[in-house]
Amino acid sequence: MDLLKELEGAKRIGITGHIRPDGDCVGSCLALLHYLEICMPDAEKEVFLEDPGRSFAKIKKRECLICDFPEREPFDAFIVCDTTGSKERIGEAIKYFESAAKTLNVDHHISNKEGSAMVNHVCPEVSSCAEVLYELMDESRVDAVIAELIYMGMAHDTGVFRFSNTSRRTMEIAGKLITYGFDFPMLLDETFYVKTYVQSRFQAQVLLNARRYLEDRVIVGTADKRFMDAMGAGKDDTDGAVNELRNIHGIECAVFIYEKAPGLYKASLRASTDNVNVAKVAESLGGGGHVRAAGCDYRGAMEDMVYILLTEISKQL
Ligand SMILES: [Mn+2]
Repeated sequence: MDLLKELEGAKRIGITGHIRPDGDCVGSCLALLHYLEICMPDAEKEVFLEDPGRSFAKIKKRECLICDFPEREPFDAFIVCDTTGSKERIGEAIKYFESAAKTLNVDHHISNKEGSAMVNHVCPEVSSCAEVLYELMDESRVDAVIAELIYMGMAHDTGVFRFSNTSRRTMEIAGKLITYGFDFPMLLDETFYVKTYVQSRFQAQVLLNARRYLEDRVIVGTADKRFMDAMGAGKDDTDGAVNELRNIHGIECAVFIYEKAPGLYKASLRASTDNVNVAKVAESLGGGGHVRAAGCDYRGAMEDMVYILLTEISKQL
């Protein structure tokens, strides 16, 4: 895809990502915004995303995020990053997507292989949407702001260059990006590593309550509304819990489930070996993601969701 060619002539451009935006999603959307500010200064550009929360409060271009999804005239071009154009995944921004004259999709989710926009650029073998985007950019127009945002997206989706989706190319790009001279240790601390007191206590309690299944190769941690209220934890505090579970010795598949609305449960799944494809597990409940990181929702009883997911996982193990 030639990004600028696809956008040629567009006077009003909208950008969005997925609901509950993560570092890759936020970094991609804002990096794209700034790239278009440089390359298409005369076009009007807006980014719509849910509030990404405390850890992203100080990142570059944060002030440009429109988090309340106001009414807008149809966009000439609307770009979806790091997700599909499905209502479940882009949430309220679906109204811009459906009314836009032209839609574009830049992503790296294998479950989005076909793409949902008029023009799709989906590279499932690439670490992050940020990396996919960087490859679409003209390097000579990349500045320190773009470099920082792309770096953040790549770092978050690779667990700071640790997961198996980290390629030689990922490291080459990251190496190039840090030469722009932003404070990457502080960026990683603020957006990735630092947790609030409540979040740390919440995760500790989830670990304490977690149970192992299938010859101790699978672990399930859960948090219902009552438990979250008792801990004073909100949905922001659930971030990272599944990775803590995944880090346990001998665990090949980690599942973390929390109640995001009464009777509505959200599961995050992680695999630490190739024995389990969690994207496939998540798809059994209408979710999706990557082979080693995926998620899905379920309405009903939490025990039923645990049972369904364990059944799917046991088919693979
Ligand atoms: Mn991503």
